[in-house]
Amino acid sequence: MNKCLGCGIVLQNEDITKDGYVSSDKKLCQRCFRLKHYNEYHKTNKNNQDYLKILDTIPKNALVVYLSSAIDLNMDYITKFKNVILCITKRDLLPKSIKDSKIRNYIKENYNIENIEIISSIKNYNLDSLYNNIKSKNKSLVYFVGNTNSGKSTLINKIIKNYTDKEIELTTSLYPETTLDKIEIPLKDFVIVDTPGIVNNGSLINLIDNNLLKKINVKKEIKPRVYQIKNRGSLIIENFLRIDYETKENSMIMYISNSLNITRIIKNDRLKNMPKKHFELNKNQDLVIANLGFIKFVNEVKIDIYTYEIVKIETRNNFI
Ligand SMILES: Nc1nc2c(ncn2[C@@H]2O[C@H](COP(=O)(O)OP(=O)(O)OP(=O)(O)O)[C@@H](O)[C@H]2O)c(=O)[nH]1
Ligand SMILES: [Mg+2]
Repeated sequence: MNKCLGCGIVLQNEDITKDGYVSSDKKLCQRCFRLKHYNEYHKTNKNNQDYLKILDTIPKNALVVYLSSAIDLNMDYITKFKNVILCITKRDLLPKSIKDSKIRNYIKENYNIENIEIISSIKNYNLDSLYNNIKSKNKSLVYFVGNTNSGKSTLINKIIKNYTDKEIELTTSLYPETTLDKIEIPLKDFVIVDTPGIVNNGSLINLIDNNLLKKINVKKEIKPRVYQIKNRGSLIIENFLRIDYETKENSMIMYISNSLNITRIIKNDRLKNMPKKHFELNKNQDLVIANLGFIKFVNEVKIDIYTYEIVKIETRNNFI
């Protein structure tokens, strides 16, 4: 059975509309080829159930490197695994002024996880530390697991480039569901296994078009946008999310992609026809919006968010 070298899907040349299609004896499926060379994205026929099944096949004694983007710190499935290194990815997207030790302590206190690496694959930051950590566990199988887009395949490509003489390049992209099946890569000391990312059911990325997908994707260090707010008011992010606030006096700091337009609105009912969710935040809490980013508040505030029904929004203690 031939598998695509980019995404792991079983290759076939019978149905052009199905995953894994190749026209000749190529090693990359058509979807990966188009994505790689033309940045052209096609949705897959696979779904979250398929991906979760793969996670269930991970042997108990394997090491799991669980990746979570520094922007959303999503670790929904981490408790499934026993031997875990939590790898906070995309460190370069958070402001440099925040110390790693602060991020580490925050995670220890709020998520009760001990073995943490904070890395950036793009900047080659802390990859030696992660690699040595993996090696020190002496496991023959090392699975890379985490949400879609958390940076698994990008990290594996970097590890292969930095520490081996292999020439393998897994497909990576800013779009969700890039890796479609397990990919095993034998190295000298252990086998690395890439897995398809879990798709957060409560995520915007299931609903929006490719243009907006590009915009919500944070590409470089976030420049936080600060709003001094008082009494009642409203803000709108692009055309998909409205925030109504009620507070005495507050600072509201947005950590979302700087490509997204945020506008203050007055006496305007835009987006009020979308489903509403209500939140009451204490002092020093964040509102985390899945796959978008987070909003830090300094003081108490009441919030109504109008957006797509499924978008998962949670509160947490201030991360920064
Ligand atoms: N800024 C920044 N972006 C990164 C980093 N690592 C990965 N990315 C970007 O994040 C996006 C997703 O990367 P992938 O490696 O495809 O993510 P994945 O976890 O393999 O995604 P799936 O295969 O869908 O599960 C790409 O646009 C990468 O360029 C990083 O360290 N810093
Ligand atoms: Mg991948």
